Parts: sequence; structure tokens; C-alpha cells
Amino acid sequence: MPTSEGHPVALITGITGQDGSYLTEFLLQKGYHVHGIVRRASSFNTGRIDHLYQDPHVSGTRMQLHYGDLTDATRLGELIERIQPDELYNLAAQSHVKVSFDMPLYTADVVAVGALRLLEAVRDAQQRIGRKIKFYQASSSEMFGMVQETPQTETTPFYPRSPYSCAKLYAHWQTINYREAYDLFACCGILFNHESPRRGETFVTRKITRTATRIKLGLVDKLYLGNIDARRDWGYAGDYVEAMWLMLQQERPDDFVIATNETHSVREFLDEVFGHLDLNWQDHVAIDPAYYRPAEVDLLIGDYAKAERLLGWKPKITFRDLARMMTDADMKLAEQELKLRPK
Ligand code: NAP
Ligand code: F7E
Repeated sequence: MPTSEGHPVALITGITGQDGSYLTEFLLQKGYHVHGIVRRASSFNTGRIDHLYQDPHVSGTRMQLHYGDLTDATRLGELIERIQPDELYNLAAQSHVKVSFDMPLYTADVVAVGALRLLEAVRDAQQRIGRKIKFYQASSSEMFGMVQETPQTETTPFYPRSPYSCAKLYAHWQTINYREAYDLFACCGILFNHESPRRGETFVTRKITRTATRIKLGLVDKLYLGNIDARRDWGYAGDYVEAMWLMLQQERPDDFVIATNETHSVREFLDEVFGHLDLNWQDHVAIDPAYYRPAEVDLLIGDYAKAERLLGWKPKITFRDLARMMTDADMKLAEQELKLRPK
């Protein structure tokens, strides 16, 4: 290792997550050799990347998985030293905002200190191998929290409102600090919410498309939600991973907002999804305060002007197309469930 044979080498933490799966597809198409760090679990957690799996015994394999965890500095250092990636994408996180209120210390360990562990390992490995390892940090629009100006840009002051966003802000500033202090090629992508049929099922968009399609087929009757007045800038994950890669192809490292420049409420997402299914969401949605957060982010809307100007990036999938894409994909899952259900 590395068995790159002329291919650029990428290492991805969080390869089994939504973004990790789209980024792996993207990089493989670009000719990269992709290494991914996977957590050990008692059942398989590679469902999102199984279609990309290549038998390591076959020569020419360009995707390899390695056990590791962002809480384990020794392992991270060893993997970076051995793989010697050209580019490292840090996508791993306890990424659920509501869960971060239940598990603040764990969230900080993985999200905040985890990023620092990687930055230290990169700094160390670079000195040994004598060349740069480009680093991408998955920063988040949640860092804007109680927004200080609208729309939010790279210069908008941060005001985090959850253990998750406080941890992301720590990782964000450490990434910038390592760039300035040690000349690391390190970029932060401040990504606004991005969704897809591979979105985790407890995030609000996927929870809605998954349950609405099951309601349509009579598998369940109710959808329980929290604050449906919250507004987000929702884009498509497949569009957003390209922006991550573009950041690492620039002459100079920098930070970028990636967004759609539109904001929609959870209610509007319900309108799109239930409307597409010829249903009225008011007949099925009930509010359960258990889904409220101790502190909420009411409104997010980004401005991707800098990314468009310097990276030539802009989103392709609209809000309506995203809602329909997710609904259609979840309808297939609901149909399978109906078929397998005992009569
Ligand atoms: P996701 O689907 O929740 O995936 C998170 C990934 O991190 C999974 O592969 C998960 O592994 C892994 N992971 C969790 N804890 C870990 C640990 N201790 N050690 C190693 N790996 C660990 O998240 P996503 O939506 O793809 O988001 C990717 C990144 O972007 C995250 O850092 C997220 O916080 C950030 N972000 C996301 C959005 C968004 O809207 N999606 C917006 C801004 C920023 P398992 O599969 O085993 O759980
Ligand atoms: O909530 C409201 C909830 O959990 C969106 C992560 O990827 O994006 C994501 O964080 C809104 C919130 O995403 C339910 O209160 C109502 O206002 O889908 P979400 P999030 O918290 O915005 C950012 C950019 C990240 O970085 C994060 O990693 O929807 N909401 N009812 C609900 N949310 C959930 N999850 N479940 C509900 O029942």
C-alpha cells in the first residue's frame, strides 16, 4: 500500500454515510483509488456502498475499506501513514442534531476532537512523506444557528445552537488554524442541508418520504413530527459532493458555502411529498413534542456566490425534484415491504 499505480489516492472517513457513498462513486468515476474508514459493527453497515464493493483479491481493485474510528488516534495515524493519500475527506460524524443533545460528550469526541486527531495525523504524516495531503473538513450550516444575517455567507458570524454545531465549529476553526499555523492545504465546506434517497431515515426529509409512501400503501396511518415551521436550505447530496472535490483542486485552500439560495419550511416539504402522492398531509401528520429540540435553528438560507465564482459550482436539482426523487425511491421500498408482508 498504496497500490495506486498512477491513480490519485483518496481516503474518506464516513465512507458508509450518505455523502461518503456519493463521493466514492464520484471519485471512482474520476479514476481515483478510494480508501474508506469503516466502524466495526455487529451487523453490516456498508449498505450504501455495497454496489461499489470490489473484491480485493482481483487485481486493479480501486476501492478498499479499513476498520477505524475517529476516537482512535493511533489507528488514524497508522492508516494515513500507510495509505499516504493525496486527498483526505473528513465526513465521519455523529451527525444527528437532536441526538447530540442526548449524547453531547460522545458527539464532541467524534466531531470536534475526531477532526483534530486527523489534523494532527496529517501534519505528522506530511513531515515524514515530504509532500502535502489535502484535507477536506465537513463543516455545517448548523454553525450559523441563530442566524446573524440572511442569507448566510462565508463571512456571516456563527451562533451554534446544539452540541453538534458547537463541535462542528471547533473542528471548523481547528481546520483553519492548522491551515494558517502549519500551512496545511485544508478546506472547510460549509454545506447546507443536503438530502437524497440515501439520507438517514431519522432526518426529517427522509422520515417524511419513507412514512408518506408507507401511508399511501396502507402500511401505517400516522406520521409524527416536531417543529414543522423550521426552514432549511435543502439541496441534493449528489450535487454537493462535487463541490467537496472542487475545493481540493484549487491552487489555494479556502472555505466555501454550498447551498441552493432557497429556503423552505418542513410544511412545504410535506406539501411536495404528500401532493406528489395525491394525499393531504393534514389528514396524517401529528405533532409529537418529543421531536422538539431544546434549542432550535429556525431559518437557514445560504448564498453560494463564492463557490459559483471560484469553483464554477452550482446546484442542479431543485427542491421539487429532490422531494419527488426521494418519494419515488421510497415508494419502491414500500412496495417491496407490502409484497413481503404476511397476508
Ligand atoms: P451520515 O449519513 O450520518 O454519515 C456519517 C458517517 O460517519 C457514517 O459513515 C458513520 O458510520 C460515520 N461515523 C460516525 N461515527 C463515527 C466514528 N466514531 N468513527 C468513524 N466513523 C464514524 O452523514 P452525512 O449526511 O453523510 O454527512 C457527512 C458529513 O457532513 C458529516 O460530518 C455531517 O456532520 C456533515 N454535514 C452533513 C450535512 C447534511 O445535510 N447531510 C450538512 C452539513 C454537514 P456508520 O455508517 O457506521 O454510522
Ligand atoms: O431537521 C425539524 C427539526 O434532523 C431539520 C444534519 O445533516 O443538516 C442536518 O441537521 C428540521 C429541524 O436536519 C422533525 O427540528 C421537525 O428544524 O432533518 P433534520 P438538521 O437538524 O437541519 C445539517 C446541515 C447538518 O449538518 C446535520 O448533520 O426539521 N423537524 N420534525 C424534525 N427533524 C427530525 N429529524 N425529525 C422530526 O420528526
